[in-house]
Amino acid sequence: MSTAPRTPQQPTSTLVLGLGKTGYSVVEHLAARGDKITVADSRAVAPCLAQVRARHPGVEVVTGRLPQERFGQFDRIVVSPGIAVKTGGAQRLVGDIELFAESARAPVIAITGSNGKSTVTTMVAALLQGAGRRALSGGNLGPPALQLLAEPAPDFYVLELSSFQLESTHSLAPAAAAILNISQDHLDRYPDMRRYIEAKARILERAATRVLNRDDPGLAALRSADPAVVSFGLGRPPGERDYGVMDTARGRFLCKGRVPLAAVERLSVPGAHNIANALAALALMECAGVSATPAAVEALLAYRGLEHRCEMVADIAGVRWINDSKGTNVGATAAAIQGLHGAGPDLILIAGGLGKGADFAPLQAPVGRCVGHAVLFGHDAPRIAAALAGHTRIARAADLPQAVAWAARHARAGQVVLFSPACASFDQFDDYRARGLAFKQLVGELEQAQ
Ligand code: UMA
Ligand code: ADP
Repeated sequence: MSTAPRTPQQPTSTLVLGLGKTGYSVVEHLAARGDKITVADSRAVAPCLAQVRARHPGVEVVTGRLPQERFGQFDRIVVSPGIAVKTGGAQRLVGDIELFAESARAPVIAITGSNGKSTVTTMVAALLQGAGRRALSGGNLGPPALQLLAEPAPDFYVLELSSFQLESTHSLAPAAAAILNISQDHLDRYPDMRRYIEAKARILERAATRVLNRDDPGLAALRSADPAVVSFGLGRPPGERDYGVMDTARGRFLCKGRVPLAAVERLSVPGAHNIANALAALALMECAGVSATPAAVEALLAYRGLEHRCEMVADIAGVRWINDSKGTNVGATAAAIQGLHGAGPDLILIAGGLGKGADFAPLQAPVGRCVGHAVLFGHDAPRIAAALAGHTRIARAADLPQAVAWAARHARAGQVVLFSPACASFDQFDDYRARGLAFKQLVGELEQAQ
């Protein structure tokens, strides 16, 4: 590492590790500052390779293995979230969110958790827009955070942050930050849950205000360590600054303390998990200093949800088909099953893929209560089948088309077919989007065949 003091004429030399969406956004950001850039990706054809070669011919690109001795040659290393490196403490090793924090010119609202991050991020953006503020949202949700800096500064940035991104972030100081919930995920990358929670808890370290889910036992220790936390949960708010749900003579209301903000039945998105998401979004916006005006609340109530999250695809002869391809872990699928249970008896659940080392046992209770049949496919189908044996009837399929065909043969009018895999998609698809689109295409074909 060079130690000589920098003059304005001397550009920083930076190694960018990974040339996916993040790596490319880092190259664009640093190139605009005149940095000397080398980018390395272990893949033979990295996703943004052609773009870098075409638009940044001065950037050195290394594909395959970067020789060990080269790592010491750079002032700084910017690591992409998909690459597992030990980042703790090494200030020279940072991620894209650290670069973002150095350059952002508006307050940040930051959101992490195992599930609901994208939903809450976009709910907060909708609330802020309803309140007449300009908000730009991105991060793990996409677009990458650094891409947001190319636009005129907004009133707020709203960032979804993954545990991978938080690991390599040191100085982000959000105006408000939340951990929505904790359930098993990414245990192919973390040695245990403690390490996974520690990575997520980094979001709180420099946050001016902190929002936590009081219903989540995985967050209890963080809550009790911090008396200033604002909490949200599905019961009555315990204090005047907390958010929750109250039964009133006029029905159930989302509340801050004892102040009603909106009728639960007016939310456009289904399920108890989305009530929690709406409460978290309200708490974050108010903690960042913006009041939940009637216009802001109307914008939240009009929020219709994102593609691939409990998304209604079709009603075919009384059978409703729901795409929850973003249900990529056990906690998400448990929430989706419970959220949709009221929609019809004996759900047919289609699940499977890469389980990322998770334990599927937490699915037993919701599946036992709500699911008539589970149709399982993909790499970890045998592990899910073993966990669910005795809790529901199980059918096996080789792939998603077979699973959909099975469900089409067996579903009866009034039933719901829920595609919520509880797994990552990479054994059979490029990502959860491709998987969700494949599901929707298959359902579309069923509809046409009617
Ligand atoms: N990879 C290699 N060699 C390399 C670099 C990457 O094999 O040299 C592999 C990684 O192991 C990974 C894949 O390539 O499997 C993508 O890694 P990346 O860091 O290049 O990913 P990006 O394209 O930059 O996308 C990342 C996030 N991906 C990950 O964290 C794995 C995207 O989140 C995010 O939208 C994007 O930055 C913009 O911020 C996706 C994701 O799956 C949706 N996130 C995880 C989740 O939500 O559970 C955390
Ligand atoms: P993330 O960005 O954290 O992956 P999303 O908002 O994209 O979260 O939602 C992904 C899936 O997680 C949804 O399809 C739904 O099944 C589930 N989900 C959403 N919100 C919650 C929540 N608050 N608690 C548990 N599961 C949730």
